[in-house]
Amino acid sequence: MATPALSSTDDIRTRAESALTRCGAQLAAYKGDALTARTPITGAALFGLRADTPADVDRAVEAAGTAFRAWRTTPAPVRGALVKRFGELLTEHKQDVADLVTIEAGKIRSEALGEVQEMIDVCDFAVGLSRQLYGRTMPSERPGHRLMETWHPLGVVGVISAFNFPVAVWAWNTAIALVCGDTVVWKPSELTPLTALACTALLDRAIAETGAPAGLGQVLLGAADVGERLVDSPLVPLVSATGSTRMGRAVGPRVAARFGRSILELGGNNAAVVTPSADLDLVVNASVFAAAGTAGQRCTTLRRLIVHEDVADTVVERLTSAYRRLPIGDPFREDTLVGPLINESSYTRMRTALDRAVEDGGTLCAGGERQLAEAAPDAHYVRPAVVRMPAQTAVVREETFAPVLYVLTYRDLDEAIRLHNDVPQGLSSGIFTADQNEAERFLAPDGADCGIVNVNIGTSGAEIGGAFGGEKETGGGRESGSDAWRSYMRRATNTVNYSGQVALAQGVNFSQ
Ligand code: UN1
Repeated sequence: MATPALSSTDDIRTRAESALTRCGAQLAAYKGDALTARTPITGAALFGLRADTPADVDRAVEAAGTAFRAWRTTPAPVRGALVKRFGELLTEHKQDVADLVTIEAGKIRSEALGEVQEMIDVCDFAVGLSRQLYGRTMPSERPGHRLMETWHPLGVVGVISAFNFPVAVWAWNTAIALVCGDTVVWKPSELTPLTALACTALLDRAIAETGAPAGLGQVLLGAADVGERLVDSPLVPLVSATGSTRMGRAVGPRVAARFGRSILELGGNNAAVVTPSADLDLVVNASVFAAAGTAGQRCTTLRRLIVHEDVADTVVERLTSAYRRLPIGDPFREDTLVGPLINESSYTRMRTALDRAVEDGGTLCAGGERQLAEAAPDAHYVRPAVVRMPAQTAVVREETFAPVLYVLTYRDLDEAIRLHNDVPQGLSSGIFTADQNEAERFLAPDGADCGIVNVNIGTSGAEIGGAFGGEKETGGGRESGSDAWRSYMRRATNTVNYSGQVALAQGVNFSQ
């Protein structure tokens, strides 16, 4: 018998149940009819779940606030021990969590495992960080005085995450927030509740085993009303939100209106420049992963390729033939490289974007067709598309969260950089070149205007060690590595006078 094209919904449901059970999640306690956990693999419903209410948000924030008051005075390296244990549990349950990521987000195996690895990596990073929350000491201008800064825990951090990285982005925030002495209330995407329940169960286990205060990590299932209550809570000094620019526009001003802080990681419209000296094998391989991988549903997905006119025909031809060969289908199958889109509206948005691009004079060189529609009428598989555009028209300047790669051409590098930067978003970028001057020009202050700027690498798949985030409509926040931790703490500047004299700064004399 031939291998079936897709896993059956029953098999997927059973697999989800066993992964949840192994992670220690009590699915029964969450059953209800307010939300539906689905799988994009078949498009079918898996379980009905209850939703939290605004009153539940208040209770969760209060419990996280109580836990915070105990946690903030726990020594940071002891806090690190909790995150260390959590990382171990993620390692032990890597397959289980990856199964749920595949089931709910439709990621292929390698990428689902990669997502869990990203969580484990950030736990490692945070454990090291727990001994390195350094403040500076500055020379005081006054004799017998010491001037220094201390970093203190901030409070309850609200985390709002998106379906496409259902757990890694939460883990970046949570691992760092916990070692910083904060507590976390998480509102995952309503499209990926099961993955959230599994990870929360693992964190709860780490909390219980290390004797950390219960209530450090809370999860809330629900739709926009739940997120809004969290965003508006005066007891949440920091909201870290990942999602669309539209969502960020709603969240940012509301948090700012109450003088809260926000870390916004919003839309990307990431581009790579391909110069005439570029290694074209590298360009094609890197671009196919960056543009078609994760079915084009990463905020770092490559959406525009700005190619020098001398190599444009070759690049398009090679990309087109690679795209035609891409194995699309059940993300559980080892040979699949492109899984499903998350849902029908995602597919509709892709089709609309392609129609608009063609109206603007674009040529659809490959892809765009729906796949497996007979085997899975409720799922939305699609062949990733390459569209050659005569100009950077309105549709190209928008983020369409689907696998559409627009190819534009340029004559000189200034023009390429201009095109590159002429979009509202500013997350990730790349240049493919063997010419060091061109690479440096791209990295320079008047080069790419993004938060992530790569050389000879596509736009997606950043490591956790660097700060992650971008400029303009991407929101300006930074998460994950480097010194992103500072956003999760409050800085106190301390001046200590051990001279026994009053000495005023700036030479002010106030003696009687
Ligand atoms: C996202 O799509 O929201 O750089 C995050 C990457 C991943 C994270 C993406 N490490 O593609």
